[in-house]
Amino acid sequence: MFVEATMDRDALEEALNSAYFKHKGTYFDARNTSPEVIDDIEHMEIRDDDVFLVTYPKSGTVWAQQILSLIFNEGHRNGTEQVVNVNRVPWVEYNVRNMDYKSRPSPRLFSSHLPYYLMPRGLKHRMGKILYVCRNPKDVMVSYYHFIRILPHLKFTMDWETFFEVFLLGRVQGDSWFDHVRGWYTHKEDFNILIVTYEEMKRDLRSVVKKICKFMGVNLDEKAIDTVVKRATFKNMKRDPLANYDFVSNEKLDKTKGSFLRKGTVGDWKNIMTVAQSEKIDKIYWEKMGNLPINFLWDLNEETAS
Ligand code: PPS
Repeated sequence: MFVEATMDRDALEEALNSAYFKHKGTYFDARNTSPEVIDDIEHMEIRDDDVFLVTYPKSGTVWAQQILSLIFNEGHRNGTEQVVNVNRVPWVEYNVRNMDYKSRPSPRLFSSHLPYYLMPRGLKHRMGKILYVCRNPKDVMVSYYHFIRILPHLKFTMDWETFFEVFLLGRVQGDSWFDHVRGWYTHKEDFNILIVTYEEMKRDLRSVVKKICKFMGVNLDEKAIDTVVKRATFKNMKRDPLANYDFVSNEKLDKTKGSFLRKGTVGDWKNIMTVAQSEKIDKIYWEKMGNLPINFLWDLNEETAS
C-alpha cells in the first residue's frame, strides 16, 4: 500500500486552511466556491419537479448521478445523447453559477454535499425532491483518504493515522460525517426526501433503482430498468466516459495516482484500519447515531458485489 508521510503539523494546518474555508458551520473547497455562492443557494427558486441528489463526500454521489441521469434521460439509456453526468446533475455549490440553472429545462437535476440547513428554502417547504445517499463512515473515510491523494491542488500530504484524526475532527470538505448524516436524518420530515444507503445499492441495485423511480414518479418498463442497472454497475461505470471522470484533466484529477472510481466495495476499511481505530469509530458512532433507526452494513460478501 502507498504510504504518504505527514507534513509538519503547522504546515498541515496552514495547507488545510488554504484548501478549505469554514462557512456557516461547515467546510468548503476554497478553489471551487465562496461564501457568497453558498449564501445565494438558500434563495434559489425551486420548481416542484426539481431533484436534488445530496450526499456527504465519497458516499456514492457519482454512482447516484449516473442512476438519476439514466432514469431521467432516454437519450442516456439508448446512447443517443453524450452529456457527461456532472453536467446533467451539476453541483449547486460549485457548477451551477456558470451554467444558468434558471433556463435549464425541467425536471432539473442537481447534486450537493450541503448540510440540510443550507439548502434552498423552497425544499424546506417540501417542494422538489431529494435523494439522500449515505455510506458507512469507515468506507467513506478510506475512500476520502485515497481521493485527496489524486487532487493535485491540495498542498498537504497525510499518512493514514493523521488523516484518520483529521477526518474525525471534520477538518475536510463536508465537515463531520456524523453531523451531516445525523442532520439530514433528523430533519427528514422537513423535506420530500428518499434516503438510501450505498450498501443497499451494492447489495440489490435493482430494488433501489425501482425505489428511486417510484419516489421520482418516473415509470420505466422492465427493459429500461435493466438498462439503468446494467449501466450503473461499478464495472460498467468504470468504462463509461460519461461517468468515469476520465474526461477531467490530470491537472485537476491526477489519474496517474489513482482512479475516481477506485474499488467500489463495502468493507475496504478492513484493509487499512486498525482494530483500535475501528473501535474508536464504533464508539463515536453509537454515541452520535445510536438512537437513529438507520442501519449501515459494514461489510458484504464479495460474491454479492457487482
Ligand atoms: S465525491 O467526490 O464526493 O463525488 O465521491 P462519490 O461519488 O460520493 O464517492 C466515490 C466513491 O463511490 C464509488 N462508486 C461506486 N461504488 C459502487 N458502484 C458504483 N457504480 C460506483 N460508482 C462510484 C467510488 O468508487 C468511490 O468509492 P471507493 O471506495 O473510493 O472506490
